[in-house]
Amino acid sequence: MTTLIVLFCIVLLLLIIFQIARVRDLAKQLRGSEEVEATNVANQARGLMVFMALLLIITTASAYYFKNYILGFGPHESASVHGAEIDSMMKWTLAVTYVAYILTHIFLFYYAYKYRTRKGHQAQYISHNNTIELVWTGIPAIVMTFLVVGGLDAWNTIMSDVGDDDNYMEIEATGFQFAWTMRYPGPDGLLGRKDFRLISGANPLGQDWTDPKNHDDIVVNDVTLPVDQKVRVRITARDVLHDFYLPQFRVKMDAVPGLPTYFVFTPRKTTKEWRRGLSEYAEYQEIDPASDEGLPLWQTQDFELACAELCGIGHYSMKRTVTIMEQEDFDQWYSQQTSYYEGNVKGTDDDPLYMAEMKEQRDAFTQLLSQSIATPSLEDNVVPLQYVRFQEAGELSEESFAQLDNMISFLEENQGYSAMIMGRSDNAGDEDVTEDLSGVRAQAVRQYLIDNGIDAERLGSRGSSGTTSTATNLTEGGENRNPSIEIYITEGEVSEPQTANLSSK
Ligand SMILES: [Cu+2]
Repeated sequence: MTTLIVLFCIVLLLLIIFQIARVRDLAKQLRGSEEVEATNVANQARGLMVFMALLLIITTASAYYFKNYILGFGPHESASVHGAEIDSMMKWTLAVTYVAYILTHIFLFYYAYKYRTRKGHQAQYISHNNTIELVWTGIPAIVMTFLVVGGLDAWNTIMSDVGDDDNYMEIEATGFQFAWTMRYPGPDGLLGRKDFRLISGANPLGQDWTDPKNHDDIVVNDVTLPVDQKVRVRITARDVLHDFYLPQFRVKMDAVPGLPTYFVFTPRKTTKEWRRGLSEYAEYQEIDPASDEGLPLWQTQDFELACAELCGIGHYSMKRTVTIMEQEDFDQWYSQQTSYYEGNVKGTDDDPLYMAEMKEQRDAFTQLLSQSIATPSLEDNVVPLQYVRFQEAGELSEESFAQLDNMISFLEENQGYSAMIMGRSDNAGDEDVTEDLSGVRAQAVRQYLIDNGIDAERLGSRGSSGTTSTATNLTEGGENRNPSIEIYITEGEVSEPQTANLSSK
C-alpha cells in the first residue's frame, strides 16, 4: 500500500514539474525570452547566497554542538598526559581549516553572485596573475608547514618508546576473537617468554613454562593501572588484526598477529576523579537507564578498552573495563592476584617442571626396584615408597598415585615377583601413627594395586608390628622424607623380610 502511495506521489510530482515548464514556455512567448532568462539568473544568484549562509551557519553550529566529542572539551577531556597534546593539535588544525573553509566559501558564493549574467556586462579574460598565484600558494604552504612540523613533533613524542632510565611498568594486551587478555609481570617486574606453538586451551597465551619469568605473571581480563605511572603496553593479536583503543586516553594502536606493537602512556586521572569531573555536567546527572539502583550516569561510567578494528562478528564484545587507581589501591589489588602458573598450571601435566620432576622420581624408583630384584640377598629388597601419603583416616592422598602407578608398571613387567606392603609407625613428620593405622594404610595401598589389575596373590600387607626399619636417605635428588610405606619384593610368593635383612643401611 505504502509503495503504491509513494509511486502515486512521484507521478504527481512529475506532472507538476511538466506543468511548470509549460507555464514558463507560455510566459516566454508572452513577455519575450531574454527578460525571463534575466529574472531566472537573478533568482538563482540570490538563492546561492541564501544557501551559503545556511551552509556556514549549520556547519559552524554542528561543530560547536559536537565540540566536546571531536575536540575533547568538557567531560571528554583527555585522561592521559599525552592526550592533551593530541587534543591541542586537533584544535589548532580545526581552527586553521575552519578559517580557510569560511573564507573560501564566502568568496566562492559571493563571486558566483557578483558575476552573474547581466545585460551590458562583459566577462573579463585574465590568463595569468603572478600576485594571486603567489598569495594562494604561499599562505597555505606556510600554514601547512607549521601544522605538519608541529604534528610530526607531537607524533615523535607520543610514539617514542621508553628510555633506559625511565620508571615504567610494562603490561601486555593480547587481542583475539573476541576478547582481550591482559598479562601483568609478577613481583619480578618481567614478562615471561611466549611461543605461539605452545598456545592451547590450558595455555591461551602460549607462555613458555620453562621460563621462570612466566611463573609469577598474572593474567586478567580487564585493565587496572595506577595513576601517574608511565605504562608501556605490549600489544599483540592471536588470530586476526585487532586494535587496542582506549578512547579516554587517546591511545590507539593496531594489534597485529606476529608483529608486536606497543604504546606508552601515562594515565593522569583515577576513575574516581574522572567520575567526579563528569558529575559537573548536566548530561551525566541523568539517571542511567541500565542501572538497577537508579544511579546517575556519572557514577556508572568506566574508562573502556575497545577493539577499533572490525575483526569479525563478535567485534562489539571486545569491550573491557579500564580502572585507574591510586598507587596504594593498585598495590593492594596487585598483591591479591594469583599468577596463571600458580593457579592453573603448576603440578599438572601441562607443567614441564612438574613432568620433569615426575620423570626423575619414576626413574629413581624404577632403578631402586630393579636393583632390589637384581640382588635379592641384600637389604635393598626393602624399598621405601617416599611419595605415598595418607589422609587422616588412612586413605591415599592424591600425590601418592604417581608412585603407585610406577609400581604397578614394574609388577606388570616383572610377573614372577611378589610384594609385601608394610606400614610403618615411626614416621616423623606425620602425626603419631599407631600400629593399627599403619596396617590400614598398608591395606589401602594393597587394595589400590589390586584395583588396578595386580593379582591379589602377589600382594601381601601388614602393619608395623613393632619392627622399625631402615629406610632413610634413600631418595636420590628428592627431599628426604621418612616413608609411611615400604615394600619387600621377592621372587615367587609373598614373604616377610628376614630381620637380618633389615639392619640399618
Ligand atoms: Cu577485534
